[in-house]
Amino acid sequence: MKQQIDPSRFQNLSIEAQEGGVWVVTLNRPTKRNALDIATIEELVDFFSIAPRADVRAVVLSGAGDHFCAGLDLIEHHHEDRSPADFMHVCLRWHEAFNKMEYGGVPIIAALQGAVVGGGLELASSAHIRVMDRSAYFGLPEGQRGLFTGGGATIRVSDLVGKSRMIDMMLTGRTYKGQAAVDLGLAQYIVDGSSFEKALELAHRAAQNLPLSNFAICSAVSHMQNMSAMDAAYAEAVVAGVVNTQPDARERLAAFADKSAARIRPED
Ligand code: 1HE
Repeated sequence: MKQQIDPSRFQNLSIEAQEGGVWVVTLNRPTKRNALDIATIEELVDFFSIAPRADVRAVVLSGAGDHFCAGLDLIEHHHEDRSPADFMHVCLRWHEAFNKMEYGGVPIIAALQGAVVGGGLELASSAHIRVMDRSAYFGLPEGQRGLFTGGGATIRVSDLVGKSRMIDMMLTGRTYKGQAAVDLGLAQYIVDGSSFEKALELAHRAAQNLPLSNFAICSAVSHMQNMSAMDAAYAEAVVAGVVNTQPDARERLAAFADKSAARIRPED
């Protein structure tokens, strides 16, 4: 059942395992501003299909260079001159990758800088936590390019910013950066320094949780959003029944009971 990840198999992604089960997955086409061609999407499907069964405890998702991701590879799309059916299948592969990310149960923290646009924003919104630096900006330039979103923005970006703001971003090319982007929910953290360092710190912190707890946090919440309230409450009880009785948690509960566990205090 356990699977191995061989980093040398990946070309458009650079994959690095760190101690504590934290993996760094970097879009590695900086000269193309990490535009998402089909080969990159296939590598994302590949990595995130295996990760939940390969002792990956948290992932930092980053982009090499000055920009996180410029979205759909427009040059490839132009050259391929795809039929409607071809492009539908391209989009279904994007959904395969991004659904594996959102629902896979492995915490993914995106480290954002520069352009996070179009499909790049769709990719970032499939992560569980987004950390931006001061250079990061978010946009949906599809309208300007004669395109429409195809990688889940109508679901995930509208979930983050609301339907009207998303439509405005697509119609007018409006972009968001800085604190305004955080206030809208496009990112949860903004840092003056390196978004990568902050994302790494968060990933190492999340990796200390029990894997089954993280699995539930990073899959059940998303699944339950798709259910009726009644079904979600039922599913939550079932998931909690499994997670909250896991033998690995006994030690942590015992530490709380004997007062040796850290107490929860507000951060500075
Ligand atoms: C690309 C792409 C790309 C750059 N596909 N090759 N996305 C967009 O509409 C965003 C398009 N990109 C840009 O607006 C800019 O490139 C950036 C703001 C991201 C960066 O600007 P800059 O000045 O640093 O770079 P550049 O000079 O524009 O581009 C450098 C190279 O990257 C150049 O290639 P080169 O071979 O001529 O050096 C560009 O062609 C290449 N490049 N962006 C392909 N996107 C499932 S549907 C999703 C729909 C969408 O995602 S629509 C949004 C598409």
